[in-house]
Amino acid sequence: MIYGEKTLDRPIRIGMVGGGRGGQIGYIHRIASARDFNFQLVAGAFDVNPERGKDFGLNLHVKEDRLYKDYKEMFEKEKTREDGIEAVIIATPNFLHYEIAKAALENNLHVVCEKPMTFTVAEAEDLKQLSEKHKKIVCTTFGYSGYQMIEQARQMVKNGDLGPIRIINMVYAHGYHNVAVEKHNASTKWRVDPKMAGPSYVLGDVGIHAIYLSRIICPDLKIKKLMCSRQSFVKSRAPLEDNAMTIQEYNNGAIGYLWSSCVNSGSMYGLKIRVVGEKASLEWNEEHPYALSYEVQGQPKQTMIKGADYLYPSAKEDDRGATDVVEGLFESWSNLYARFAQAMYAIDHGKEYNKWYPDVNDGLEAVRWIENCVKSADNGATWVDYK
Ligand code: INS
Repeated sequence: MIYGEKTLDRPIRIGMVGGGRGGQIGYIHRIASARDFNFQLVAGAFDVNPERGKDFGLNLHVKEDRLYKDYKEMFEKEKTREDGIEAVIIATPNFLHYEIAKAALENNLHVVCEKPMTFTVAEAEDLKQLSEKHKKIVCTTFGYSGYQMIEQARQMVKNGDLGPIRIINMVYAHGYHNVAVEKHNASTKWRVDPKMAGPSYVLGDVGIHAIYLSRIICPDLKIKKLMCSRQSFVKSRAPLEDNAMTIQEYNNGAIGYLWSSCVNSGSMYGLKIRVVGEKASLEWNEEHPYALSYEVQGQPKQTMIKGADYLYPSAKEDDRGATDVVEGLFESWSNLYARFAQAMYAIDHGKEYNKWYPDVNDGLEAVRWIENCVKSADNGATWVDYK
């Protein structure tokens, strides 16, 4: 149970790049990081337009002399201060993730980076090496993974409650971009431009959230080969896809299916995962994130809810209220940010941190998955050995 008391001596000083006015994701980063006194936002380069970025930063109560024109100036000036930033949040379009994360690590800063972490596996491997060299961590915001019922699902699979896993059925298919909304929506415009988004759109924008959940829930399953077919239903988005179907085979003989889409007309919430074992199945749906369905063959369906006594102990650690208090995405992100803070603190103080969180390896593996999907799709949707 979390009561909101501090867990560190003091909040970690953090700066933010991107995430300014009009951005989709900056607000949840700021709110989740500030929870439970884990981080204090003290500096920023919030916008490609420095004037607008400064104005925005002042409205967040960031001091004027710590509002910078870009990340380069921020890293340069902050390192000369005794109270300089110790970590940075990267909430920019994808094409800037790698160069900013690299510069941050080279300036001995911890990193919280939006997904996908980089365009290529080679860049992601480079960040991993830099992170090891500088002893600074890279966290990736797979923000749906901090829900308590995801941890419950992980424990149930680990404890054999489902029996051997056979099938993982995943969907992240929303309908908000069923037509060319990018014509008037800046935060969609860059997502469909390969120069800014990278080699994929929906695979990297939404599909990898489901892939990460499957990694957390079924950590022993490793992809052996996959096949992906991708489409651009809004023609102007080609070569980037607005819809994709992936089938993947795992080392233990299990099979996974993922539908990634932004053209699933009428769908308001897109993310679901169903894990099917020999005895029973689990299903989690973003629309009711505090609940987890447990269906044992031959028995009535059960719905487990967060905070309940019957959950595994680790699934109750992040509860923030009474059992009947609904928690949502901001709590999920806060739980992750709390782990990021503790992991940063641990490494800076030569201690071990054992709880899982989306780290540089997870960022790297997500980029590897995208790369394999794109390779398969561009090869005419053929099976590729997973590399
Ligand atoms: C989606 C959703 C995801 C985010 C994607 C966005 O609409 O909000 O959480 O990662 O970038 O396109």
